[in-house]
Formats: sequence, structure tokens, C-alpha cells
Amino acid sequence: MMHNLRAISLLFQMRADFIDAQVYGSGHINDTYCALYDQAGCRVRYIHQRINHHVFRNPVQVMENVARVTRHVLDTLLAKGDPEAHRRSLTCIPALDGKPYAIDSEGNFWRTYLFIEGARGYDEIECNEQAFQAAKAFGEFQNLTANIKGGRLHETIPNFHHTSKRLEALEAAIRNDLAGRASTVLAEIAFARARAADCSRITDLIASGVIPERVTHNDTKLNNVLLDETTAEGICVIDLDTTMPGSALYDFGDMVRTAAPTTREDNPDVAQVGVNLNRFDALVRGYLSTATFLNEAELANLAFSGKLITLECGIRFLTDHLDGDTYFKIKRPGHNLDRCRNQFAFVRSLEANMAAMEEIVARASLVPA
Ligand code: ADP
Ligand code: GN1
Ligand code: MG
Repeated sequence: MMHNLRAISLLFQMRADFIDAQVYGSGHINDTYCALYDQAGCRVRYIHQRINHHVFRNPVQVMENVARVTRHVLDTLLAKGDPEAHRRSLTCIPALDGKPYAIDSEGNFWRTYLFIEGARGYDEIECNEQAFQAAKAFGEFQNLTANIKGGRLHETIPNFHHTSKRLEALEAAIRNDLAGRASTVLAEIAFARARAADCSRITDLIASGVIPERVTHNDTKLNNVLLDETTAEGICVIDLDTTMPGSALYDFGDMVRTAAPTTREDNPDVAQVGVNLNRFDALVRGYLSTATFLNEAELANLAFSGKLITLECGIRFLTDHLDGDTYFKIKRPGHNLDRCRNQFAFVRSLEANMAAMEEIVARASLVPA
């Protein structure tokens, strides 16, 4: 459904005249629009976004986090004299009442960002350099947000990367079988259950204090960092709704999930799914060039984290398939099942290549950044 973006634009302090708007991007959660404006004679684009309040139950808290994080990153870049500070951080345009969000007549929460020009996100990786640059940018984002003031950020989705709880949610979905599909996915259910022990490895290390809690992005898929169209440099980390307390391993793991495979996340031909070790090597080098704060336990689990987050994502797609596709946007019937099978095929490939990946991490950890 296309919203009335002209009406939405009037809720914000635009200081520009609305021309038109189009649905934009390929995110699975929010409704994103790119809007064209005339700003005192200049054509300027903005992003208007409806927050998915089915997924984010407390949009006010989401926007408190986003406002704090974006302000902090921008201030840090400005203090360093970065000449492109507003291209390297998201900038919220305030609503008429000064808040970072506006509520429309139907109770939807909206926000508006400056459109980052000359950079784009990729649904499918094209070269090793993109992997290096994306990982470097996400590591730098962790550096930038590490010392954010004002106390702990809100947990916008509690237990977001608690993989054992994700497996429990899958078990509940199997029991409820809301869409009557459980009997058709027995192989996928068995695949997930066989890996129950993997699910608690990182959360156990966090609980015992071996792995520290950090401010992390938690949704570091490749298309959530915009790469410069000419230099491929990671310009701006976007999609900050889940930036909250987490583990650096969640972030590295999701980079592996989305930037190391040989094909896109929803390719139904699982014979094409595998891990590209050169891309993995580039991710490790890019991430370690900026994430210089990692402790030994974090380094020792970098390779495993890719498997964990891919397994978790596959479990989430399977759960949503069983629930009748209520969480992730789908473009065709069976889309979530295709995604699940693809992710599980990638888990298999990561398992087969784990020793080689461990070796790549060990070699890279010895080289000073
Ligand atoms: P979702 O949570 O649905 O993934 P995102 O915040 O990632 O939503 O936005 C969806 C897409 O819109 C992104 O993948 C990106 O291509 C584009 N996008 C979002 N914010 C901006 C921005 N400020 N400038 C340019 N493109 C953006
Ligand atoms: C969603 O919003 P988007 O498309 O960047 C999801 C991630 C999943 C990803 C799978 C808030 O990310 O957790 O890993 O889809 N975001 C949320 O592609 O659930
Ligand atoms: Mg996104």
C-alpha cells in the first residue's frame, strides 16, 4: 500500500516543497519512500520512513535511541572536522513539534532523514573490496557509538539475538501451526533442532562475563551500509532501529551472513549457496582494521558467529513461514521458506569451511591493524 506522502511531508519541518515520492529500497521491515523536493530552486531528496510498529512495539523508544545515536555520531564527526559529516551519519529532520518522529492520522510513526547521495546499499555482494569496506564501516560505527552518553540504550526488541529463544519461538510456531505448514517442513525443523547446542554458545559467554556487552548495530546486513558509488568506501551506516546493547559477534556474524555467500539471501536454488572464503578474508581484515577493541574470546568466535547468526536468521524465516508470514515482507508465496532453505544451506557450507575460516581469522589477528 502506498501512503499519502504529501500529507506525511507536512508533518515535518521540511523547508522545501514536496514534488513526489516513490517506494524505495529492499528492506524487509519498514516502509521506506524516497521523496523529491524543491528546496529554494534546488532538487533535493529525502527519505520518509514508516516504522513497522508490529515489529517495533515501542516506536518512541526506537526514536529516542536513533536520535541519541545519530546526534552522537554527527557531533563526533563534526568535532573531528569531517567535511562530509552529514553524509557519514543519518540526520533526522524534526517533526513540527521538534520531535524526531511524527504520528499520522492512522497512528503510524514516521521519520524523515536527509537522503545520502552518491552512495548505495547492495543486496548482493559484487567484490571483495565491498566486503572490506562494509566491515570497516561497521567496525568504525561500533567505535563511534562505544562512548555514547546518557546511559544504556533501550532494548528496542528484547532478546533480539538470543538464538536459543529464537529456537523456542520456532518450537511454539510448530505447536501452533497457524498456517498449517508444519508437516511440509520437517527436514528444516530437524536441521534447526540438531543445532540447539550452537544456539546458546555466545549468550552463555556473555552471561559468564567472558564476552562483554557493547553498543552494537545488530542488523549489519550488507545493504544497511551505504558504499560510495565511485570509491566503494563505506560512507554511512543506516537502519539504526536495533542499535542497542549487544555483542560485537552479532554484528560480525551478520556481515558474514550477507557478504560472504556466493549468492543472494533468497535464491531458491540452494545448489548455488556457498561461502566465498576470499570475501570472508576481506570481511575479517576490514573489521579488524577498525574493531581494534575485541578481546580474545571475541576473536576466537568470529568465524563461529557467522554460522550462529545465519542459523538464527534461518530459524526466524522458518518461524515466520509457519506463522503465516507476518513479520518479514514477502514478495511471493513461500518466500520465507526459500530464505530459510538458503540460510540453512549457507550454514552447511560454513560448517564445512569452519577450519579454513578459523585459520583466516588467526592469520589476520596476528597482523597489526
Ligand atoms: P528496513 O528496516 O526496512 O531495512 P532501512 O532503514 O534499511 O529499512 O531502509 C531501506 C532502504 O532505504 C535501505 O536499504 C537504503 O537503500 C535506503 N535508505 C534508507 N535510509 C537512507 C538514507 N538516509 N539515504 C539513502 N538511502 C537510504
Ligand atoms: C531484517 O530491516 P532489514 O531488512 O535490514 C531484520 C534482520 C534480519 C534481516 C534478514 C528488525 O533486516 O534482523 O536479519 O531482515 N530486521 C529486523 O534479511 O528484524
Ligand atoms: Mg535495512
